[in-house]
Amino acid sequence: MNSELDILMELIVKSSHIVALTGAGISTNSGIPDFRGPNGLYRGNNEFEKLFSIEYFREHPNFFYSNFNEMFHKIKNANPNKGHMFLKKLEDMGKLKVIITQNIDGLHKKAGNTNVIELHGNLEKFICISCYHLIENDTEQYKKAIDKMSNKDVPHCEKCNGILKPDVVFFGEYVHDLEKALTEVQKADLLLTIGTSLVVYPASTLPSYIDEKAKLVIINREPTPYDEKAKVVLYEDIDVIADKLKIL
Ligand code: CNA
Repeated sequence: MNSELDILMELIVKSSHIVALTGAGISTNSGIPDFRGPNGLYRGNNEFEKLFSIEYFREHPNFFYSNFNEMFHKIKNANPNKGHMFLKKLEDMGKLKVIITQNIDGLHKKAGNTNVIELHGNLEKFICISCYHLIENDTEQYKKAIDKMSNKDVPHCEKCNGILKPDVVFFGEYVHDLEKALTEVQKADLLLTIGTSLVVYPASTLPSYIDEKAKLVIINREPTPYDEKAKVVLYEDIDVIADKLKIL
């Protein structure tokens, strides 16, 4: 073990109220690309900014539905990896109290974690952008919407004929449960941020709210704006860290 890992292990042992803040990087080993990593969807593709913009979606829903189908099915079929299981283990040990995630893939819940705040929602529902009617997972309407998407067509609301959108937060929309997330961050004695570039507002501000006695740990393959404030920074793959920590 190198010394940074020793310190991380020691912090985990000493902590009793760990909070994790995760991003797309924790799911890349499940086959879901991130946005800003070396193989991220944004690299070399300016169009992707538009894909999750609510303004653009309102005017051009067909652009979203012609491009999102493949990613939707990739996410739906993905399974948790070692990084997710590492956090499940920390919860089982009674140390990890909550996961705050920017991910929409539902993989923390699939891994068995019970207290997960999904700031950007998930793909379990569709919502009508006109009347806000919610279409629940596994209903006939949900299945119809998926069929439409598979044909690269725009699904419409059965109530008002408005455009349906997966119930995830697009750029330009409010995130879910931000206050709850903030309260949880303030209760942490250790904030573990994993696989997030920490640049997407407002999740990116959360590490600045930790208690003055709390410790910040960053596990990310690339530098983040918070590295100087962190007690431990590991520029490594979360899978590698999970293996080296040997708590699985
Ligand atoms: P991001 O900005 O794409 O950053 C991801 C970070 O993770 C990058 O800095 C990578 O270097 C790093 N990284 C990639 N793989 C690993 C790994 N195996 N181990 C350690 N570090 C790794 O993503 P953020 O989450 O910070 O940005 C928030 C966006 C991305 C939210 O709007 C999400 O909804 C959105 N997103 C989510 C998913 C998902 O649900 N899986 C996928 C793609 C994008």
